[in-house]
Amino acid sequence: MKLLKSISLIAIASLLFVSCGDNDKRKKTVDAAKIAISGTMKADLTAPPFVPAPVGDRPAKKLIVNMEILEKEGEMANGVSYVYWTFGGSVPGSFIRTRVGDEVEFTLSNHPDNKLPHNIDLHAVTGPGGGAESSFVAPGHEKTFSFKTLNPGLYVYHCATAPVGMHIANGMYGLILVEPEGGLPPVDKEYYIMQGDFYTSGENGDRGLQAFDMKKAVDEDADYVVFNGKVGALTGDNAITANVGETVRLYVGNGGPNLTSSFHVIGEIFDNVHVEGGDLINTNVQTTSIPAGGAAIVDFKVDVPGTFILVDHAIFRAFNKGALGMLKVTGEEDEKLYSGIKQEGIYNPEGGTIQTMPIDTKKKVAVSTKEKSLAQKMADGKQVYMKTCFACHQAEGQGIPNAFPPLAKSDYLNADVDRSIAIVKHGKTGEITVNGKKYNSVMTAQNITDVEIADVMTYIYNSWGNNKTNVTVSRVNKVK
Ligand code: HEC
Ligand SMILES: [Cu+2]
Repeated sequence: MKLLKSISLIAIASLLFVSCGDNDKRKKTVDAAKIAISGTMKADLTAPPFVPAPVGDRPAKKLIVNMEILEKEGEMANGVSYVYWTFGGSVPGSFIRTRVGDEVEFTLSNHPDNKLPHNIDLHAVTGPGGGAESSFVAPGHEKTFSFKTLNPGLYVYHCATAPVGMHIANGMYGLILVEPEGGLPPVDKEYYIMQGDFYTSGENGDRGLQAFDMKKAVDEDADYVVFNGKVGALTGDNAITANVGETVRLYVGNGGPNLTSSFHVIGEIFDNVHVEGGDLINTNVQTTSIPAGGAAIVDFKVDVPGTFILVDHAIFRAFNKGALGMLKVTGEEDEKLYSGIKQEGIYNPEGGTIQTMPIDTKKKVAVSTKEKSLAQKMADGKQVYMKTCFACHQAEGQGIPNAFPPLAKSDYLNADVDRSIAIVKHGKTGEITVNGKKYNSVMTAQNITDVEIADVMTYIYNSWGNNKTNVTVSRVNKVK
């Protein structure tokens, strides 16, 4: 009897304990609901990769958000266009920055030139459809609804009009940040990045206006996987920037519609990750998983200068479908943290994105042989090609759209033989136009002898519709 009593006491005690814990959690929500608002302000909305100013310690307010839906043609990649459906004119849509307890008065307007009705489902909303039901709006109309931000975090918003997948696939998503009381800890630089997968009627790189392809979307067979709506939105002159010693925070979302992002910055480690955009903070993270319809807040200090490559580490997406961005860090080198090349050998496993082929000086010793026959050069050149060039320029010299230029019927190749020899000898960076398409990438110097260069260039010039130049060893010797 006594035993029973004490058991039941323990049971009651633990019950109490459990329900206390539950209450604590719920209390947070209840508290946020009770936060009083003081005053009204119009939200400043920004296009990616920028974010509005931090909320800091401002009190909760009535926050007016005006968002306009625009259906408009844009560039998916060089020479490839696409009709995007957008929140605020950009993909991803305008960044919305709020704090917990704000009463957001949201007006969604559908431009009269648009062809379709749309709506918005904000994952930060506690309410049916995340606002979708209250915001469904036809072209030439607008709708207003309001909601209170109850949970701090980084949230995705998206269109939820049928066919939902198609509206999302056309670019209808963005991020809304709900900062905690007092704001997130300050950092030096903040940026907005969102991944999305796209499905086009043509293959990756096919020029012209591309229609949405429903079958590929259903099959999850993406032609493009990109950051901020297009190939190259964050590369070259569009790269995001920071200075050595600064802290950088990235608000990273994934609009999907289908693919999960394995978000990684080559050469950096995330000091902090708000996992799934929530309160849980993980530290010292290499790659963070961002589901479709999810987000993460990552921050890190940049300690050394250089270009840091942002990728979806499902790596074919990065190098073949566009999921690649750049963070350019300028400032002083710190050899204690990163030495650069100290010694060069031949072994070079996976490594970074850009490498120089190691040079084996012994191979470079001039060989004085008499010129081979054309047939012999073709045979030897093909071997060199299949060993050295084929991985990038492909078996038939067709190249890979947006990554490696073609050598087949290449106007660039045929226009200037010595220039092409120099490229193989010394490598090439910077923008070039081959058959009307721009490439801005890196070809490393190829570690092959002048005889091999003569062979492979002769092979290339006498294949695939090129101009049949017979490249001699002495000509290769002369090119500096
Ligand atoms: C690692 C990938 C890679 C390899 C391997 C490679 N290339 Fe290239 N190549 C490129 C890239 C990228 C460019 C464009 C560079 C730029 O954007 O400035 C290029 C450009 C060229 C061009 C000038 C553009 C054109 O299409 O006519 C020639 C010629 C060329 N490569 C020949 C070769 C030959 C010959 C080999 C083998 C001996 C070779 N490449 C190996 C990546 C590669
Ligand atoms: Cu829509």
